[in-house]
Amino acid sequence: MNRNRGRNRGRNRGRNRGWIVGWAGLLGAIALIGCAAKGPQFQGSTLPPPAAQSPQGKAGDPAPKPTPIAQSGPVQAFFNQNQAAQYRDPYRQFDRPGNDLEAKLVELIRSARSTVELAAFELRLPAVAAALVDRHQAGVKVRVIVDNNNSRPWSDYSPTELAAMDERERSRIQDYWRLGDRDGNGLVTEAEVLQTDALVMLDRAGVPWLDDTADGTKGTGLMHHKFIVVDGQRSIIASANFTLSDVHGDMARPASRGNPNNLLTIDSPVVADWLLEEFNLMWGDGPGGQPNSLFGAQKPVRPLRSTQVGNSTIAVQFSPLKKQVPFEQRTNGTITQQVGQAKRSIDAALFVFSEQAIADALERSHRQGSQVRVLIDPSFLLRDYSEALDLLGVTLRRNNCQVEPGQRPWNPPITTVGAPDLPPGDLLHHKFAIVDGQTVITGSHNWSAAADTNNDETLLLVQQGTVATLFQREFDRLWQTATTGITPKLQTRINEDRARCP
Ligand SMILES: [Ca+2]
Ligand SMILES: [Ca+2]
Repeated sequence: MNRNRGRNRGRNRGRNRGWIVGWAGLLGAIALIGCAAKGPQFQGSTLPPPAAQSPQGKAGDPAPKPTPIAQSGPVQAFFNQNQAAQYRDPYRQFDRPGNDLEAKLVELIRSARSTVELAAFELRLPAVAAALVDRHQAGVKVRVIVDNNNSRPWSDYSPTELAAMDERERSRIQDYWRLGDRDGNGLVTEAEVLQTDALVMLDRAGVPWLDDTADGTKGTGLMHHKFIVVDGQRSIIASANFTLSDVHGDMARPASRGNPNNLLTIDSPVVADWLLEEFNLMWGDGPGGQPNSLFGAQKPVRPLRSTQVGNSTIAVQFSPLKKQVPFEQRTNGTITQQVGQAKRSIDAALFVFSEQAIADALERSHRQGSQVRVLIDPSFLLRDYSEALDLLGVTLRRNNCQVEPGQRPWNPPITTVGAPDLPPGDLLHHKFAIVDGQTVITGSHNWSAAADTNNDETLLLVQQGTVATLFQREFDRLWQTATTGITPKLQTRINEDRARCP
C-alpha cells in the first residue's frame, strides 16, 4: 500500500502545469513585487554575498566560546545556537556556531532499516526530503504527516496567489525561491526545484504523505508535532519546525541564525512506541487499509506516561485533550504541576505564554521561595493576553479597553521577565523550562490554551543531568542579552493604555 493521500483528496492544485512556464510567470510576479518594495528580487547579483555574513554578537565584544559538553548515551540534546559547536550552513555557505539540527534529522532518517515516521508542522528542508526519498527508494516504509497550512510546495504558488498574500507570508515563500535558485541566475529551473522543494521531492518519488485534512475536516487545529521515529526504536522530538527559519536562518536575512530551537534524540523502543501510536492515530490505516485518520481532540485520551531510558527519566504526553478531561490531567495541567512543584528555580524560554493557570502556579512557587526567570519572544511579550504582564504586575487592556479575563497581576511583581536580543529575522521559538535545574519541559507544546485544546502537540519532560545542563546553558546564553522588567517600551505602553482607557 503506497497511498499518496496528500494528493488524493482533491488538492491537486495545478501541479500538472508546465514547470518552466509556471516558474517564468511566477518569477515575473516576484520581480514586480520586489520592485515595488526595494528593487528586483531573485537576481543573482542582488542576493547577499556570503562575505556579508557577520558573527552573532556585538562587534569587538566576542563572547568567549564555552567548553563543549560531551554527550553519549540514549538521550541527547542539541541546540541550533549551541555556542560550543560549529557547523557550515549548507544553504548560505558560511561557518557558524551551533549544532546542525538538519544534520541530526538526516542522520536519524538515514539510519533507518525498516520504517520512518515523520510528523512535522512544516517540512521544507531539502536534505531531510532527500533522506526520506533515499530511504523510500531503498525499500524502507516511509510515512510523512504535515499540517494542512503547510502542505503545498513553495514552487506551486501562482503569481496571483503570491500577490494576494500578506507581506510576511509572501516573504516566507520568497525565501524558498532564493533557496531554489542554486546557481543564482535569477531563475529557478525544474532541476533546481527537484533539489530544493521538499514536498515536490516527496511527490516525485512517491513517498506517501498526508495532512490533517485526512480526517475529513478542514484541517482541525495545527498538526504542530515535530518528531521522527525510526525502526520503532530511535526518535527525535524537536521544538524546531523542519524549515530554514527554524533551523539555519533566512536566505534573505544574512544576520539571522535560525530561531533558537532545541532537539532531543532518544533511543528507546518505549518512547518510540508512544510516538508511533500518536502517528498511527493520525495516519489512520484502519481495517483493510481504510482511511480512519484522527487529528485533534478526536484522538483517544492518553495520560502522561513515563519511562526510564538509561540514566534519563522521560515522560511524554500528547495534546489536544477532549474538553471533558479535567485540567490536572491535561498537558497544561502537567506543565502547571511541574512548575508548581519547584523548590528552587524556574527558568523558562518561551515563544508564547498565555496560559493563566501556569502563571498562577509560577506565582505559588515564587511565593514559596523559587527564583522565577522567564524569557518570551519579543513579538509576543507585550500582547494584552501575555502572562509576562501578570508576572511584571502590569495590565494592558484590549482595544475595547476591556481587561483580558483572568489576568492576575502579581503583587509584589518580579522584574526577571523579558525578551532576549535576537538577530533580525529570528524568533525565540523554544518552549522549554528548567525546574530546579533538574527537570526540562520541552517539545512542540507552547504555553497556550491552543496547544492544550486544539493542536496536535508533543509535551516532553526529561530528567537527566547533562541534558539539564545544556538547557541551562542555552537559557543563560539568552538571558545575557535579555532586556527585562518594566522597559521604556513597556512604560510607554502602560502610559498609552492609561490615556486611552481612563
Ligand atoms: Ca537558477
Ligand atoms: Ca491544521
